Amino acid sequence: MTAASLSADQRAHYAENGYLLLPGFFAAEELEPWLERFADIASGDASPPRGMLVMQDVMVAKGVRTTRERVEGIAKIQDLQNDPVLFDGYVRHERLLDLVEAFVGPDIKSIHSMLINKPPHVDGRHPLHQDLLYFPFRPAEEIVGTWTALERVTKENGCLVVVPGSQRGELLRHENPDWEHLNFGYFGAAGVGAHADRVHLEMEPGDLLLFHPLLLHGSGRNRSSGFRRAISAHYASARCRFLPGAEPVAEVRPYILVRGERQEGAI
Ligand SMILES: O=C(O)CCC(=O)C(=O)O
Repeated sequence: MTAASLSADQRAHYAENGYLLLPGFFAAEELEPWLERFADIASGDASPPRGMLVMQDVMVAKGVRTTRERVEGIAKIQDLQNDPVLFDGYVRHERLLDLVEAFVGPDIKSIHSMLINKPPHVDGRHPLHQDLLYFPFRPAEEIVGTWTALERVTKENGCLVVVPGSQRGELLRHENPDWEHLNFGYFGAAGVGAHADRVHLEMEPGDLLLFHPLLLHGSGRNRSSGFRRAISAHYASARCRFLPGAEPVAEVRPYILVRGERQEGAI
């Protein structure tokens, strides 16, 4: 896929709804090394590389729920930049970058990457939110999220839920919803908890979702007995500029040029 090979319908769908689902973008064999690497880190068989955060589910961290296996207590791993299997394999994936280029242009920075585990038997819900909240630079139109199902993702195991068209609104105020067990860093857009126009995106392994950083999205509880794994990366044009007063967070989470050229005075 190249920028030119996105159809007019696909572009129109993204412009109208704020997301685009591409079934079967990755072959099953491509997902295997990412799942294996996750299993090794989650089980403790492999040490996470420098800078990687292995995040426990809040119920497990607080001892509200005990698990037999370490992996059952892991919500996600994030900041994949020093992990060649996950970063070079997924975030720098050539065909994926070709597609990202169609959204953000030729100079591309990786700005966030993670693998989400969503184990069963915990709350694990992610309230409806807009990812732009986490990105102190603009324009929003030059940022895109990618989310790839590594396993079958259904309503039962907590697929993504989106509010089509919400990307045409503003960045909303976010807050902690009044939930008993909310994972660290999960915020919800104020006042949209019971939004009626949500759509559930059920996906097969290898299906890819692209989404706008203002799109309201979240996910429900995993009510199955298995995991619901996905890998996700966000990208921005290397031409994006920090908001006035926003401090670069390179020490904490570097933005990494994955294609094209660095731009003076930009992120
Ligand atoms: O994978 C999920 O359940 C939600 C992920 C998400 O929305 C996010 O981390 O911004």
